[in-house]
Amino acid sequence: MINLILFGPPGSGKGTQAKMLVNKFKLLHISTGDLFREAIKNETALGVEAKSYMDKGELVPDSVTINMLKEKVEANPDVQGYIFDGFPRTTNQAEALDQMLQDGGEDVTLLIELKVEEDEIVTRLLKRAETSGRSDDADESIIRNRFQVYLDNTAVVAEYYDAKGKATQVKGKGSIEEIANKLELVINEALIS
Ligand code: B4P
Repeated sequence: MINLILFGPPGSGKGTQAKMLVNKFKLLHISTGDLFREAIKNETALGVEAKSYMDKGELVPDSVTINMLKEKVEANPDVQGYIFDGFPRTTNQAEALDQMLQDGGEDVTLLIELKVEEDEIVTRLLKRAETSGRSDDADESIIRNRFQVYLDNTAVVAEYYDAKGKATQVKGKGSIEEIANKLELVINEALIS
């Protein structure tokens, strides 16, 4: 199985690139952000809880997020692998993911970090807000808070996988196709090594 983590700050292109990789590598794309937005749309208890954090640009608590992720993985046992997009975002989540994969005799193949600067992210997300209707994209101070949360709580996840020799970085600025080609190269390298 191929178990990829697409990693990077909000707006770095994780969701955009995951959709392209799904076709190339026939993997199941799991975006915790998309799962939360679906729950918000359906007005479930999970959605109501998640919204209170997402609207401020804060992380949804680990317990809620990890259970939701596990349910999604367990509901799809017959896939060739996963692209985890927006998960893990804390060391607790990374440890839970490792445990879950190891229980099934699997492991994380590679974490790929998309490197993008804060100001570029603000520009991208304010532009996305014009069409996405996402309240967490519409306000510059919330976007900057999301970036700060990334630095404070999430960036450490890349170090966690780097220490296991399972992390790499790709420049996330450039055309979407150029970045997709670079990602394909690093994934193919990881698969043959
Ligand atoms: P997410 O849904 O993961 O939000 P995101 O980081 O903004 O998405 P993404 O990074 O995929 O967007 P993309 O760059 O593709 O999370 C939202 C919230 O949910 C979080 O703040 C948190 O509250 C909560 N949450 C989610 N997962 C959680 C977890 N594990 N634990 C706790 N809380 C969690 O797209 C951005 C824009 O850039 C698009 O408009 C795109 O068109 C554009 N773009 C992409 N690539 C580009 C390029 N190369 N050049 C120019 N523009 C580009």
